[in-house]
Amino acid sequence: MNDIFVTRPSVPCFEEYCDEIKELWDSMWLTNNGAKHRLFEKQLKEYLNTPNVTLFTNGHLALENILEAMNFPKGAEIITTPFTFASTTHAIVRCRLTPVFCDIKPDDYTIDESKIEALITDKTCAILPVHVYGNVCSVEAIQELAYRHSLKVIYDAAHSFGVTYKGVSTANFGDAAMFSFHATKVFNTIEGGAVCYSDEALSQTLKDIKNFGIHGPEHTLYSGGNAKMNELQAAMGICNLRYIDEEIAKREAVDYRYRELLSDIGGIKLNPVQRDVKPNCAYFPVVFDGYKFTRDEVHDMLKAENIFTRKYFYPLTNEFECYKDSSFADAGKTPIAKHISDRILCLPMYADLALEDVERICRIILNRG
Ligand code: T4K
Repeated sequence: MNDIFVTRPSVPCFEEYCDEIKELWDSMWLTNNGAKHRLFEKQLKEYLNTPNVTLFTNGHLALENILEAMNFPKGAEIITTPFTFASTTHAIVRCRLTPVFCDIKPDDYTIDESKIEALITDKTCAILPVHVYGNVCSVEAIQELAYRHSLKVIYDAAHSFGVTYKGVSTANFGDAAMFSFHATKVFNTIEGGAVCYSDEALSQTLKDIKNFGIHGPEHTLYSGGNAKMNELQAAMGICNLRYIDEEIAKREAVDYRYRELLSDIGGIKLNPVQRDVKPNCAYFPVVFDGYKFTRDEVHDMLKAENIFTRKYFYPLTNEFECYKDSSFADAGKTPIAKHISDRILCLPMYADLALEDVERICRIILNRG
């Protein structure tokens, strides 16, 4: 039996990608806002139906750069969730801002909007929720809170490419939304990311910050880094965007089969089907709570069969060793996130996962030989 990983990248056929990158060998323009970069940015605006898109070499730097572009005062507080990938919290900390952790909801694992207000202080500058697994946060309630307290909202939308809520892409909620185009995502540019935002004025700032802060040959306005997407990444994006609907449809078939086999089983909780949301089936998270096997036992049973699931997101970011001496790291203050994090397991999910493999995975979980 072949190894089965939690995910596998989707790639275009080899010849199609070679065709797409061929002209780079003529132009010898490989990075720094080249033709592929410009075309891909334009295509993304159309696909996401969003006015402003800036590309980055990965999602993490996209998030760091938008936080930097917002120019919050040093030490300002950002209300966020610990139930996420390391990147979300690290981006805040690396920008010399302070994360303030809010608990999540037990049903969809996104930030609990009813608990945000109590965390707002005179240092709070923004809310940074995560559309975790592609589950859409309570965007209306969060926006209402943000307006009332004059806070910015920056979504970590790394998981939610292709997701819409009431027909609107997650690119369009809050002041900004960051997508990851990492190889492991529904849509990839090998490594890559983007920020979508409402204020057009941010466009030039982001362009400068991701290019060493250089505004022109003789003007450097920020101590920026280098976070530019190159032409080979953009070419991969152009190719993969042609198949995004097909990609999500194939994932839906996998999701459907898992749900047929794992629904209505005591102690097994599946990811919710959210109202008004068109999902992208980015992940297949399962909570084992009171099931005959614990999460760790299921993980190990599958591993023994060379099926490599992942405990996304365990541990919580407020339990990381690197934050153990920080005032903000206390998982006791986010008990629901802690409960879920100790019990959740992401099963293999990708477009080309065979339905027979889904069936085998479920047989192992259900211990039906
Ligand atoms: N915010 C959130 C909420 C995120 O989840 C992420 C990234 C970010 C921000 C930051 O975005 P980026 O800067 O990454 O664009 C993976 C990904 O590396 C990471 O992008 C992703 N989230 C996270 C949830 O998952 P790991 O440490 O689990 O990756 P790794 O290398 O163990 O890969 C997982 C599995 O995928 C492997 O077991 C096999 C398969 N795989 C992986 C790669 C890289 C492949 O089949 N082919 C590949 O090329 O973090």
